[in-house]
Amino acid sequence: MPNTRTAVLVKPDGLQRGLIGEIITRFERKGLKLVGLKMLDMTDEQLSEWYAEHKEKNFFDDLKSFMGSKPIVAMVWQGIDAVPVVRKLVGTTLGREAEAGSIRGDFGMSQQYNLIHASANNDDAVREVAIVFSENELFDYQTVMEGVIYADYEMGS
Ligand code: FUP
Repeated sequence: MPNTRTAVLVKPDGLQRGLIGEIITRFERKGLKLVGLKMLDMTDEQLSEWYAEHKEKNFFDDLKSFMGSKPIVAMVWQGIDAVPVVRKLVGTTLGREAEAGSIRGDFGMSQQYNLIHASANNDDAVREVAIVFSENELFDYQTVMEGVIYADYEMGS
């Protein structure tokens, strides 16, 4: 089974609203492993690369300006099928329609101020992690919990 990494950004609104601890707790409780973490002001260049698929959209400049307006917290989470697992915990894009129990569903009302970004697929995850993190900022380690989070056969042993 693929043990994958996925990129998460807690957006300016998430940091402003004091949701960093809540968000980290949800991923930790689920059984995901934190392998990268930093606070930063995203540059216009990083944001253009990050949102390249939305380059032609009318909200592109507005989105970049919001995302660059205040610090964000970037994280990399690892686990089996981490990309779809994190997307599910994050919920659908529009906060006021997102499923109750998801991060956006429990804390958000907006489309743009939707608190958090999570990679949509494995290719995006690899690309997005590299925009913010260098290899020596990512950690490869075991936790004692892994033996009770996954069965041996799931971990490939
Ligand atoms: P998601 O994958 O759920 O983060 O959402 P999308 O890739 O569809 O959109 C990327 C970001 O653009 C979303 F976080 C919200 C933002 N957005 C706007 O700001 N305005 C719009 O009209 C549509 C999306």
